[in-house]
Amino acid sequence: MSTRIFGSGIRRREDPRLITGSATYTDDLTLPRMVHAAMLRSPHAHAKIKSIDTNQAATAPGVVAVYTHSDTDGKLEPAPCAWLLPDSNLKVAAYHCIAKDVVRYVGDIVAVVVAETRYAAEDALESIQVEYEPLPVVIDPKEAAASGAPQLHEEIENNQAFHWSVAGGDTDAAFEQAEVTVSDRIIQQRLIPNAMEPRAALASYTLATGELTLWNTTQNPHIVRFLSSLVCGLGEDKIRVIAPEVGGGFGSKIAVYPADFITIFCSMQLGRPVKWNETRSENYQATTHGRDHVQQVELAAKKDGTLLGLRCTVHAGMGAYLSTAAPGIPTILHGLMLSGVYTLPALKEDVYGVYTNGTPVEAYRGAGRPEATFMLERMMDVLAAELGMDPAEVRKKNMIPKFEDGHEVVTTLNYDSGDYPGALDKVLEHVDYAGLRKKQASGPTNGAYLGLGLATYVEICGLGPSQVAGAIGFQGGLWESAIVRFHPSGKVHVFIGASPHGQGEETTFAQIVSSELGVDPNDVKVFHGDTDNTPMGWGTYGSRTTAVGGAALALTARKIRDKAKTIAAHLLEAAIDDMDYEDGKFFVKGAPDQHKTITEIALMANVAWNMPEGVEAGLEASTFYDPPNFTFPFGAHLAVVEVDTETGKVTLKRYVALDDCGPQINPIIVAGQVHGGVVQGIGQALLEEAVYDEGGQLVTGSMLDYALPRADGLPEIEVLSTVTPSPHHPLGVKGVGEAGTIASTAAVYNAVIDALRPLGVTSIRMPLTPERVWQAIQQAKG
Ligand code: MCN
Repeated sequence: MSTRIFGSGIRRREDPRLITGSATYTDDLTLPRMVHAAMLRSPHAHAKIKSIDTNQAATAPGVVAVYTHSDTDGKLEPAPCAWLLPDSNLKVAAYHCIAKDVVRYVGDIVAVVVAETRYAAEDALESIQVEYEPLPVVIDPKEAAASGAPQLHEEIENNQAFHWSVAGGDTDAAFEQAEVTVSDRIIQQRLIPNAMEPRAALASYTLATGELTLWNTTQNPHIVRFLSSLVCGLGEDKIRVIAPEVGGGFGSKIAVYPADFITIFCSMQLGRPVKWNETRSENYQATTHGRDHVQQVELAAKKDGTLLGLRCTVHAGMGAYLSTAAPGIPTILHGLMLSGVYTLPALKEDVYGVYTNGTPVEAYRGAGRPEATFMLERMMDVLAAELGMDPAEVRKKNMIPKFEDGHEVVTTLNYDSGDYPGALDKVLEHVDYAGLRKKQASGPTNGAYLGLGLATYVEICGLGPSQVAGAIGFQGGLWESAIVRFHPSGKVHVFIGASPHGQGEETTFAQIVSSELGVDPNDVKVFHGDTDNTPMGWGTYGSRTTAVGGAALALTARKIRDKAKTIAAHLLEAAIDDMDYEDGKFFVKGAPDQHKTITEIALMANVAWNMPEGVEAGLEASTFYDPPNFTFPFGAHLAVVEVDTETGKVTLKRYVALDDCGPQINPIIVAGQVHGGVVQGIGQALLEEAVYDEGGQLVTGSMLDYALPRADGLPEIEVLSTVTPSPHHPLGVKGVGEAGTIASTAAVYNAVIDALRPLGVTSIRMPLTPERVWQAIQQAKG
């Protein structure tokens, strides 16, 4: 087998089962004696619970049990927040799995009904009588932080969950010396992640053994096991968590949710398997949302466009409670990336995490980096406009020059490698940027204005060294592990702790093993998502599975290669130092005919009839890989739009995405990831917004009201790449799972404003719906 399998666009082995409907999701599973849970959720965004009467529901046909907070009290700990941001005065409000006394968002769980059928459970919800006393509501994070705002948690003043800041260089001096300053107020609207599969859990507790199996739609089954043991009071050794097929997550399946713990609780009480599967409406109400920033940002520069400093304040809406990883998203993953691809001498950011009466906010694809990139890339365009410079020129002027092995930026991060000017140049050349500008200068055609939007970016992924995790308050490690096991016939099983859920590592990890060991990728099977048959892993998020788990796998394969070489030398009666290796064959140097294949060695290692002295039987190895640094993918995106000034409609004419994730294991998978990411970023720019009314009701509570991007509104995405290996990764690879999302919102937004600048439009609140664009044009006209 040729080593060229690394880098070849073989088809995803995951796809046949997905596209033929033969994959098994949590909701497909049925167990003997299984019952169904349905959650009663608060219809109020903020209210006192005065009384709950469950009597009628408890005697309804088919109902097995009804539980409220009084039943779970003392038996279920509150849902934990696992990113305890240091030096931020973090205040974690108790997130009771079933609300105690007060509900704080529409969707907060008030009771659970367990019944023989799902219909019976859902029907019985209606007969639970809850008397509420509505309380004042606040949704906007900036308003929630103001004095006099409704208070969510008695003990938490001004709804402030935390105040985190980052500073580097002398920002005050930068603004004093500035020849030009520009500023903007940016709303990063709340978004709703839309995984194809809503959330689900099936808990099966055996009273006789005290053992629990939980099937759960999650991005990180090992974390679910860990947290379930803490919340439900079960030994980790007694819990098996299985993530069967998971229909996407985009960050929303990182958190471990109250409903998961409640499902476990019900099964423990009843000694029967209990299944819970949310509806799409519940998904919109209660599965975590993303973004929700109010950003005030200022940029200081010289007249020639040289950047001097950036200053900003962000109010980040956290929703009613802090979700599992929430505090790290608008801080570590956002503020530390604020200098982007530029040489920025000074920076200061204050982030206020604020409790509001909305659904808890968590990671959503990009998690903090799109919000940072937007801020910076928007300001680069505003600065260019102020100075009468071209947006490409002002970017190039400030870009960090190409580097191959480390570059420290003002936030103290050490970027691993990058060629930002190279990426931008390639995009500009690809689209004939000068030609497009010329066309734009010739004026609108039939009321349609042409706009070009650039966004360059670098992002932090491959999270990350565990020591850093500890320092930044992440309550877990960030290493990954892999086991590679050869069977006697030369077939290979790979067991990994990370848990991909659509990204395609069953294919790319087989490609890694194939390339390292010369076996056919079809002979390599990748196991993940079951805590009983995979080693510990910290999960799939932060585009880390390949950067960290892939590294663990490559190093494991190399251990196997070393052992196999020893065995080959023994069998060929040669010295180890005289052995060479190529494409799965070990041979005596200069005599390629005298060789043993990896398959032959796998057989010998397994039967162990003739092993070298002191070498154990078996051909298997494992590695725990803790990376020395993050990886920093980067790129340059360009959107070309046409804005119809009569209707306000934005048409994306072209979208070019250049993303550098180092050497690509599988270019087709990388392109697929970029496509998905770009489309989600476009969705934020043009269509998507979670809208609450004044009472905290989610107005965009269904797919009829929440506008998602669709294929018919998108141009063909032109995917380009450059290859800048990470110096610290065994394969040089960086992550790509979020790359497409990081720059795309800013690129599209910048393009629309660029189109409308001749009309005097300088800012429009996202999403840029035809109505908002039209209104902005009318306002500019005066
Ligand atoms: N890859 C590659 N060459 C590289 C880098 C990556 O071939 N140089 C491949 C990988 O091996 C993998 C894919 O690209 O098949 C993405 O890998 P990676 O960048 O390691 O990202 P993760 O697997 O850690 O995925 C997480 C990332 C995140 S954070 C979100 S959110 C997201 C995303 O992936 N959610 C997704 N992509 C998604 N794709 C699908 N289908 N569904 C989701 O929920």
